[in-house]
Amino acid sequence: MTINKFSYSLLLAALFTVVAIGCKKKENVIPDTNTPVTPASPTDGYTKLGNAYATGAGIMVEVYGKEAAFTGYNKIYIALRDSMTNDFIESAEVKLAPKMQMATMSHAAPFENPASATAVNKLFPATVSFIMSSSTGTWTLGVQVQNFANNKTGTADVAIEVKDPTPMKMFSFVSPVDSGKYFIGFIPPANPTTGLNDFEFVVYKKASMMMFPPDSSMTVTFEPEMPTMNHGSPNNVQPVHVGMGHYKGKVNFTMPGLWRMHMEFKSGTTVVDATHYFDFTL
Ligand SMILES: [Cu+2]
Repeated sequence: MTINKFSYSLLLAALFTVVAIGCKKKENVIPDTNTPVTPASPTDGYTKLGNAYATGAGIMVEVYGKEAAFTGYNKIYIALRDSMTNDFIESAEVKLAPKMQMATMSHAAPFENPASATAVNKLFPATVSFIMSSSTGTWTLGVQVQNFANNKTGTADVAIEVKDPTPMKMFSFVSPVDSGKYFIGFIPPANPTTGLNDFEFVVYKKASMMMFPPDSSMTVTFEPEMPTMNHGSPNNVQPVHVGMGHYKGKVNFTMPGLWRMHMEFKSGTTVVDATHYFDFTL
């Protein structure tokens, strides 16, 4: 009995070793001790937009994007580092306050704070919709941080250079119905493909110089066109408001090339703007 048990466990051990070696095969390449191993950083592949100390919280705030900052809806990624150890802080409350200083006045911009106080892969995703470029003033992104580790709060003022993109990704108009100024920001499909794609954009309304809340009051329709070929596409799905000023529909890119999405905005039954479009090249 004991011998049986012993050989059984031997067999198990042997089996386990075989499985373990099998699973580890990929990592079992001959180690090259001459090449220093650089650990992958969570900010690899991102563009740094700026950084500043959150004085009082003991935190260096770094702001990243997938590309340089532009006029429009920017997805940003905020890294918080302990200013003593340089370690990433992954649990903190982060609140944004974008501000543009112009010659005679200052104003804010629409933004979306991180959805959670817990970092995603060490970064806090958020968005800022810069409503104009830095050509007429200076943008600062205020990042208020409450560090849960020591319960200290501080604000970093991160200077950010904003450029007008080509093609443009944001337009604005004044509605004749309520005299309100509306900003429309394009959110291009993340993985564009021939055929049906998400067609997404945000709508913000200027409530004051410092307040740009999301708006869901409009009925929006669009029509895609290939301007160089004079045709559109069938089976598009008109956008509907899905929350926080985001509208989502489907656009059918039937072939590669330049597509132009002509937009129409209605307040009630009144067309308030039908002069703008977003371009996207597949
Ligand atoms: Cu401005």
